[in-house]
Amino acid sequence: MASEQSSFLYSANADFIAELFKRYAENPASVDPSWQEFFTGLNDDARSMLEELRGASWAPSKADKIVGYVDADTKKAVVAKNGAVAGVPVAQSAILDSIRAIMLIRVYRVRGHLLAHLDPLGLTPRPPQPELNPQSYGFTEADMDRPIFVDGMLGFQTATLREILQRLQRTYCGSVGVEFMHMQSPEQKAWIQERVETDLNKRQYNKDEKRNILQRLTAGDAFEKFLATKFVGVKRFGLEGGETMIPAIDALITRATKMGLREVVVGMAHRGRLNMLTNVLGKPFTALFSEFQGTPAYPSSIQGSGDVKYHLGTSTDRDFAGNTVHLTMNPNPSHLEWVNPVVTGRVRAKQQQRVGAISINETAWRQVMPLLIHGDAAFAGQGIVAETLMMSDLKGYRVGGTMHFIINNQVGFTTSPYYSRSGTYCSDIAKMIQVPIFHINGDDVEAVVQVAEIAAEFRQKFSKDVVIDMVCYRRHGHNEGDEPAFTQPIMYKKIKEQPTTRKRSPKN
Ligand SMILES: Cc1ncc(C[n+]2csc(CCOP(=O)(O)OP(=O)(O)O)c2C)c(N)n1
Repeated sequence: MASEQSSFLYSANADFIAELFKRYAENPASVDPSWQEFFTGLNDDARSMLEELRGASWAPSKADKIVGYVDADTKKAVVAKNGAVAGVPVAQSAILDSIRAIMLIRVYRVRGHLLAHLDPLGLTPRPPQPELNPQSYGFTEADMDRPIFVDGMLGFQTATLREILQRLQRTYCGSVGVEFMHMQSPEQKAWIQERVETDLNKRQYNKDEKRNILQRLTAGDAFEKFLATKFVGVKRFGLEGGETMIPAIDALITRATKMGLREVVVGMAHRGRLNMLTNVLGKPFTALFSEFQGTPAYPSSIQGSGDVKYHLGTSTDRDFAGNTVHLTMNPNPSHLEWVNPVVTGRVRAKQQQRVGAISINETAWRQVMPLLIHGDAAFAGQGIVAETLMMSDLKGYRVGGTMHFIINNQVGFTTSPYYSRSGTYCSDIAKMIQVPIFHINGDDVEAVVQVAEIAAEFRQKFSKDVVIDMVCYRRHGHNEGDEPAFTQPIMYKKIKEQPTTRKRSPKN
């Protein structure tokens, strides 16, 4: 309980008196004798509270927050009404506003992703971020509607703090959280910034485009439902909860074909593999279903392996918006990410064959793309991921950028992220190679499609890796034969109540 003597510190006076105390602590003569007397007479409680309010000696001064004066009789702060800084000339006050607003904008670009709505289940805590709070820069509620000059930032010449915040939150804290300010290339950084800030990070798709997205989502969703009904309890490592990947990969390849792509080599583990094989790589459903019934579609290719369905590859030619693309799925044993360098090596060989020479050029890079689809636990946990990333810019191994798509279902078999990785995101290791990382809420299908398109453009333009971290969930157990609620009861209670992505998607 606060003593009577310290109760004033709970009021609006607190900042003011703390600042006064700071001056007094540095030099008692710098404050009015009545205040000297007041501070000398404080008890220990009040003194230690003031010490705390005063903050660290290196913290920026709160002097500019003094928006009033202390009434000598009542010893209470009188706060100025218009939010202008008392004693500071107007021009200087405007400059201060601009500097603070620009600092705020920059920090949203760097750290806005920490407040983005990424988890469709809404279970991941998003702790408050003081650096994203305008108060940290000296703004108060009274400053929300004053025009501030920001010199073209976010497309504004002049905007109120309220408008700036709205735009920042919609751009950087919606369904997409983008990490790009760690990149060292100013050109690449500026490109990402412009792309995400242009549409408030939310492109409006027309009716045909929406229909196409819905059609691909439905295909992904219906495929799993059919297998679940027809082959009850049979292992398939379903994609349910992450089916947005199907329209996203479609959009990614379609967009890249407009920038020269002619061939894709896919590497992936078990999750969603059957869905990818059929719905993206065009493996005939009859061939897959015959495998479910125990008859291998291509007996010569299985070489005595057990879980063959999830290990086999395929290849096909498919049309994407008028361009034919050769798609290959690399066979993969049970070692999750181990396929990564095999895929990049294969792509490098294909690129070399295309140019018919040892030295590879940008055209070859653009023509053949490695697409690696990862699990969140495996991406963070397996060393081969880091090793392959590290080779991405080496002369002898470059492939002009690998596209990484993480199906981040927030669980690895039975292990929750906080037991399986250090660091905020499963994708953190990719920061070391200076590439953009997009985190997206998998239930916002249009946002995922939009990010896939931006990622494709970035890869084709800058010949660099890109990471898409799609945050989703796993509707059933790891392989349909286990009960996930035994180890993740809270999560699976929530999942049970969660309508499918298709049902949650907007109706028009
Ligand atoms: C190299 C390797 N390590 C471990 C395993 C065992 N294993 C199979 S799946 C799995 C969990 C993978 O989790 P995640 O990467 O998040 O993918 P998810 O199944 O959740 O999609 C593990 C540990 C394996 N198959 N290969």
